[in-house]
Amino acid sequence: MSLENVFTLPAEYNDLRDSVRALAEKEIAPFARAVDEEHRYPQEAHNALVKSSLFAAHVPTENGGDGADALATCIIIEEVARACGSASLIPAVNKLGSLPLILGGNKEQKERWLRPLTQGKGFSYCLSESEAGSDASALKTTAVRKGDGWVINGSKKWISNAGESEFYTVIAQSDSSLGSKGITAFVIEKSDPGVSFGAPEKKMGFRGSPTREVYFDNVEIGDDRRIGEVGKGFALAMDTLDHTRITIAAQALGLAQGAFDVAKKYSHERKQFGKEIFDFQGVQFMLADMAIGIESARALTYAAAAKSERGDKDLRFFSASSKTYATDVAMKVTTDAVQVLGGYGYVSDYPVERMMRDAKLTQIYEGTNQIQRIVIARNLP
Ligand code: COS
Repeated sequence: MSLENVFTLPAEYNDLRDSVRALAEKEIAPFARAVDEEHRYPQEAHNALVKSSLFAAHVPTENGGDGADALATCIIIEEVARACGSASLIPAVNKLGSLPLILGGNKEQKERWLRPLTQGKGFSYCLSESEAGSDASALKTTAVRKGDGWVINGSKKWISNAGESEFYTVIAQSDSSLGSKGITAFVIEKSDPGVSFGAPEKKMGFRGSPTREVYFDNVEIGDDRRIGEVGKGFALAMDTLDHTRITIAAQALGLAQGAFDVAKKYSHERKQFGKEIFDFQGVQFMLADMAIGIESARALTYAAAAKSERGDKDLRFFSASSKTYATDVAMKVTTDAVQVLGGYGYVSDYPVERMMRDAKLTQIYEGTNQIQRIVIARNLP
């Protein structure tokens, strides 16, 4: 028996982390405060990610992507989030929006939408509605047969990067008498007649990432827009979330790591009572607990990512667990980072208050942590 490679990442993942961190520090972090304060889309990050093939690295190589596996995609999202939460939603949303297509689309459909995705045309995911959040299968958007195609009517709420993205996976009710088995998935394009967007939500955090309603008013599409079988849309939507909730864990991990790095550095710079505040045991204990949380969350998240890639049977348990644990850790770590910085932590001169506001959303979206615990309990090991 050998422990040589046990719990050690292969070198290529560490190399990837180094290169994404360098890019994020140089081309993304300098704009993080401005995109938050100005509530504007992180266009600089968008451009930098497209240029370095990180905009949608998860896309298979045959469709123009990098074929990044689930762990590599997590590391990309984690490192971008360490610099700017809003920017990290770009690769995360692109994976979420396009995964139903990757899992359920045919060859032509993949080529049609995945290649432009890698070139900078974003892909959003439209499941939630105003009355169908946690109870996702209660959605009311309809898909009605017309000739060889479909007519889509309804609206979707809380859609990340809505208006910026070119493509939208839309989960719609194609037969309301069948409940969750009457739901079908489609790809709708921003330019399709009848598609429009609501005003950007005024959010506590992730202010650089637009969240808007998407409206479908008699949107007529061909059957070539249908992803997977009629009636299999809810299972496809849930299967997608089993894979992508891990990317939210990675995002949370990046926010926690970013806040921890700032707090640790500050604790050595800040002097009170004639010494570094790091020298006080009260501060040391906080930093120690933050580090324990981050390393535990990272181990669980990377294990879940490996399971996603392999399609392991216990993916659903690990995916929901990593999302729950890492996002709860991020909330605690970012809050404690603000505490370590005291008054300086509460103002926007330092990034930790922004990271704390961003962390809050990770406990809510892609399924609240209460919903995650339901999924976990239904899939206990
Ligand atoms: N993968 C594949 N199929 C799944 C699935 C999954 N992870 N989870 C459920 N299904 C299937 C079930 O197998 C079931 O089909 P059968 O009747 O053939 O068994 C069907 O979908 C309905 O499942 P279930 O009865 O478990 O649905 P519920 O209404 O109880 O809802 C929860 C399940 C609550 C887990 C689901 O609605 C959910 O995840 N809600 C949160 C949604 C969310 O994350 N929203 C965030 C917006 S996306 S950013």
